[in-house]
Amino acid sequence: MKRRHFMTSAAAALAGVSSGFLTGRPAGAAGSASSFTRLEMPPLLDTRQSGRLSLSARTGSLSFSGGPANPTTGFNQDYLGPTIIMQNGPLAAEVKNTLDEAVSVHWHGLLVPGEHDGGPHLPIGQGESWTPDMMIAQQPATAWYHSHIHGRTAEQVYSGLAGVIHVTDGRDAERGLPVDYGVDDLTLVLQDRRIDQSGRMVYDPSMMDVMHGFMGNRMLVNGQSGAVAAVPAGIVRLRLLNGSNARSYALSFDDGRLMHLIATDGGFLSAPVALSVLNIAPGERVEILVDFSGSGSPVLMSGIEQPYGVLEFGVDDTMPVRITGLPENFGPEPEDLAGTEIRTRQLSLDMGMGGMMMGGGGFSINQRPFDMNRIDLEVALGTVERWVVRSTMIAHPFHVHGALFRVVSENGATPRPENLGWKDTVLVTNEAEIIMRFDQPASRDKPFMYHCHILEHEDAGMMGQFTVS
Ligand SMILES: [Cu+2]
Repeated sequence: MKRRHFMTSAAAALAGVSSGFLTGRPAGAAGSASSFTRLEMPPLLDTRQSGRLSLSARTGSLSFSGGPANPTTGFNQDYLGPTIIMQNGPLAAEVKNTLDEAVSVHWHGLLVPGEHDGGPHLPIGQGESWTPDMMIAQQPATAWYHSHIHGRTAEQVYSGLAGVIHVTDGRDAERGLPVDYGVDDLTLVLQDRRIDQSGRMVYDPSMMDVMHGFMGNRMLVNGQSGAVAAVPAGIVRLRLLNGSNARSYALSFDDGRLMHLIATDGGFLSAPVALSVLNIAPGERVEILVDFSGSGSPVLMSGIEQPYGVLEFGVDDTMPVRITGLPENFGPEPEDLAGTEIRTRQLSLDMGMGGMMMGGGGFSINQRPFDMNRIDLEVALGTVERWVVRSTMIAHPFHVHGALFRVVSENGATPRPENLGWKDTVLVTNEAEIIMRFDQPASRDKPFMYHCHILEHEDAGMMGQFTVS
């Protein structure tokens, strides 16, 4: 039997644990076909006929390997929420909050005005509802939604308040793409969680956890630990969301098979890009095609030097094979906005070590910790801006609400393949230049956010807000 490394010592050190698995699948279980659990998809919530969407934030529970029931939260279910399918046009949403604290629903990746964005200025109180009448108008994309209450986002998302969105134009079959949800079109929410020896899911960030972001010792995919994804022996589409609070993944298959990148945060690339390693930071989404023809049980791994298992796949010969070849292209290159910008801004994602040691936090952007009552930037509606974003101390995934951007350069060089398409979140290792057009309005009362998507950093103040008018 093949032995795999399921935990990196570096990750263990970061997580403050001395042992454990970054996957719930015991190493000894590999290969014994009777012992595995089949990975389930989140239920579908298809809004295309009704134009309506109903979510309810509620409490739930989750247990691992027969361990204790962990209190969780979710939308319409115990943990996480349904996969919402939407198309362009009006969408009347209703979000109820049955929890005993305020939550919000930020539509991460939807291009909607500030008043519909679901950020910290749009809390839904205990027992209340929020009913934004939205207009969806954008390219097909894999987006997501999650709570975004300032100071509470990390714990609320960790607890389960997140879900995936498919924006579709109904033409993916014409594009030659898999479209059968849960069969050859899989939605995979990657999250690491810290599970103690008694099976309890822990969230108790120390100062070091806040510095690096809170890391877990076990991989959950769609809230499940150790499950195996059954796939047909053909081309399968994987829509990956890094829904982790802080962990970035460097994904590869243990047998070296390629991942064909077809879409990033904001939509399709012009053509597939073959990658042996694919990086995905918190908040980012990618869509990849993987060829599972032939036998075997490839494992999606993360980490370069000491890889650990993220998700095992099992080829099921009884499943229908619909797609056997890769599509060649999806359309024109994304619009190049360079040269159309009217201004350049400098943003520094700051961590002040001294300030943190004094217990003062020290997380800020341009040395200003987030303040709900301060507008940091004012952007003119319909204009293009270039933002030069710098990270301090560690790499920070930078997210902008209300716009999609192109990455112009990373550390002075051509962007990595993962960053060539439309993006709303980018991992800034040292410096990234991004360029974007602001077509959605946001008022002083309901401004847009820009922030680090390491949720502990965001909550601690690495966030700013801007108007578009
Ligand atoms: Cu950060």
